[in-house]
Amino acid sequence: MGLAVPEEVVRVASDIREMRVRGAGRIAKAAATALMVAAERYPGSDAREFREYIRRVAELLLKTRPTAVSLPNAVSYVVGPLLRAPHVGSVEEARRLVVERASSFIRYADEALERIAEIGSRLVRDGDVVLTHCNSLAVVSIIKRAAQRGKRVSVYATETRPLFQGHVTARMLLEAGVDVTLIPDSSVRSLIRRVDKVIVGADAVAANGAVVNKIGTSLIALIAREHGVDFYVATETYKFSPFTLSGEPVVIEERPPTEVVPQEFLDKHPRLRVLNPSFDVTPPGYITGIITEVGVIPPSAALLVLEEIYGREGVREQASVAVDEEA
Ligand code: RUB
Repeated sequence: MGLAVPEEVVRVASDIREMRVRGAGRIAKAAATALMVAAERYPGSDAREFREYIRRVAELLLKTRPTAVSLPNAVSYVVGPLLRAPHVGSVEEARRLVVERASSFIRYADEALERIAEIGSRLVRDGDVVLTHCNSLAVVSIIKRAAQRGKRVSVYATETRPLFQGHVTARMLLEAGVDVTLIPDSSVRSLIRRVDKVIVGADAVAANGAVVNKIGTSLIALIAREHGVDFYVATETYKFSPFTLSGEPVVIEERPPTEVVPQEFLDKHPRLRVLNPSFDVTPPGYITGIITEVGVIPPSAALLVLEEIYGREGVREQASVAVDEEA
């Protein structure tokens, strides 16, 4: 038994789990903020207890949703040095470390988004029709920036069933004065000839350049390939997964059947099985380029990005940061 996790932190965890906070970037920033709040709120003076308490907060956050690798990457960036340190020092030192790492993660995330908007907007030509899927802040930022630069850009936004994140994308873009056409997910092949390029976000990028994003993304990539339409992924490099280097697959979240059909329908048809995978994997061969804060890279360069971030040795180390291990 240790100190209770503060209410505010429990709320952030439940906001992520219940998808009131969603999108890989926003999830990562919310987790970093929660760790900072937890560190600031620790009332005691025992450094070892502080470390155990932070470990529990990290575990709580990590358990919320399994797919977006931005979450374990953010958590391990913020608490990894404290949990791995051979000596803890004072509570004040440990607290400062967590708060500084959390702020530097959040600052990096904001700057990365800004760079992606700038770099990605250069790929958008005047008059382009861009198709996007789900709700990605990276994609929305690119399109808003292109519009701010005076490019006439219009967007086809898929509804993104079953939870309709496409409505969020439509609202964000409409508020920025961008023309949006909302389309059913299943209409992409019928409408692809009107589209100049596809840009989607990412929840995880594997070491081989495969991209995990909202369910349906890989079908759109397939259709784009069939019609010779460029397919871009916009993502911060903290969504690149060091875990995939050791052969670990990205876990695809399974969401409840009631997101697909109402409970009454399930009650009426007890033998009905419903599958509701939330994400899918787009193979690297279908991806024209990955727009990151360090530039537009081919999917084959994903491994280089991971090595650049973690170092060759660090890649292994990062892949094994387990917050449940005794530091
Ligand atoms: C969101 C989703 C987004 C990515 C990228 O899924 O798949 O495309 O997370 O978003 P969910 P961003 O709604 O299930 O979280 O660019 O904002 O990080």
